[in-house]
Amino acid sequence: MPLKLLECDETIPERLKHVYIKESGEDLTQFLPSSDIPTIPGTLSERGCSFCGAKLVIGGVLKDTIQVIHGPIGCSYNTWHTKRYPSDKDNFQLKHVVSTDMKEGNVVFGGEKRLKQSMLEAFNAFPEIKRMIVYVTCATALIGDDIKAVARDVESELNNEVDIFCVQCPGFAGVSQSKGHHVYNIDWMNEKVGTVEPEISSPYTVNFIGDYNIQGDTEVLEKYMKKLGIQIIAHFTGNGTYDSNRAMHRAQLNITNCARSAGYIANELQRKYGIPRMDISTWGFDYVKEGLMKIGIFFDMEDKVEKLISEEVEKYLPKLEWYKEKLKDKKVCIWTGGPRLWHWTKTLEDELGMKVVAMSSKFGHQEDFEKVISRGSVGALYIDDGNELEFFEVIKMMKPDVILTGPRVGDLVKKLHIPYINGHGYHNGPYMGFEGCLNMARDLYNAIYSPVYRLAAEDIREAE
Ligand code: CFM
Repeated sequence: MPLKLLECDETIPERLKHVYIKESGEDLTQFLPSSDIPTIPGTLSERGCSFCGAKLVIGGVLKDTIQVIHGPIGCSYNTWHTKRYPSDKDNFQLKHVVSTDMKEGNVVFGGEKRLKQSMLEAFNAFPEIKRMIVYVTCATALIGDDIKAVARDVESELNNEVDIFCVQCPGFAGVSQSKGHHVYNIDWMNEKVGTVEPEISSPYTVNFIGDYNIQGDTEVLEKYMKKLGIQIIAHFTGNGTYDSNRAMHRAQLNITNCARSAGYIANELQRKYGIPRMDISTWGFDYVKEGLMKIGIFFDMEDKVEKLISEEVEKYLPKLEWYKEKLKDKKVCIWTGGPRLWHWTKTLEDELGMKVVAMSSKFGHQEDFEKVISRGSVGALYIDDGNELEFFEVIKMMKPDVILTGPRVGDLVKKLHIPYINGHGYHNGPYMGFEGCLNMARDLYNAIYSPVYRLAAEDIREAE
């Protein structure tokens, strides 16, 4: 029986269903950790809110769109500062966010007037920007503010020169941020896709779905597509524009990277427009090669792809070998949202020689656990919706050399003098593509070998 009750969970035995250790010969149809269900009372969940899933992960990445958050001021700050997705539009999306700053009086008497005023002010403040996304939050959903009606009103007041998308996904919707991905995908599909016609400049066209240009990831993929002569109609949503996302219906192929946050729109585009969905992984040499080759086969351009791969591999593989030597047998944990577990586990093991000893997912669904457990090694531990005490216990059990996780848990493990790498926003990315794999290896090497964590554990006065 591969489920495991950790010692710290003695008083919440329901956590048993959420912790799994892979045993040899396990049949995933018999056991999987429970996931995508409500957090158990008594555990301090790390999960995010659904509004954040829509805003921070997907909508907020668009580079030419004003983001209006209709709610208390904290909803803006807490969905803004941690994610690093640059753009070639002077990073407009990283610099500005608009909040309606709802106060008690607005909650009592309604916030629609305030919202309308904020939206008009925002368009006025950024006259060159004609696109906007408005998000409802817990407070404004509960009082029933009709953000769609306000948006139509603002559009007509501005002579329909602007276009506004409304995201109606308050923080309490669903069991985690995953619901926010879903709502954004489906509503965008239903309301915006098909409303703009793109300029087609190549016989080969794709959408890149579910890559968010974390520290330049998208630029690496764009470089490959450019070399192959493939036009990217839309990035959903890394370095993407609002209007390119309205034109997604014209691509011949949907290349899906983050299947968790954006598989929904890929499925809808397939259903409604017949565009095939192709899932690829873009971290690690083997996956990138495989992904590019799948694209090459689809467009009947295998020769071109082979040439691209051999050029890139020649450039970066020798350097990777050096890191592989240093990273061999180092133990690593991956504690992120969900998909990065299955994107990364084999790459870290097969290509960098590391041992992935524990993985934790905040909001992965059953399919994410199927993927990661089938790719992971025997003896690795998997947690759904992990909490701090569990993390500390896992650290004691597994003694990792480095942990890929977010800044919050990262700060906790730093106190134990264990290095962490930002598995969400990266340390020094991009991490996608061949060059990205090298960056990731370098960051892991630097983290493990830097003396700073050891020194931080010492009383340096002794050395004086
Ligand atoms: Fe997809 Fe993402 Fe992830 Fe994700 Fe996220 Fe993220 Fe993540 Mo942080 S979209 S599911 S909601 S790959 S923000 S860029 S790193 S938890 S594993």
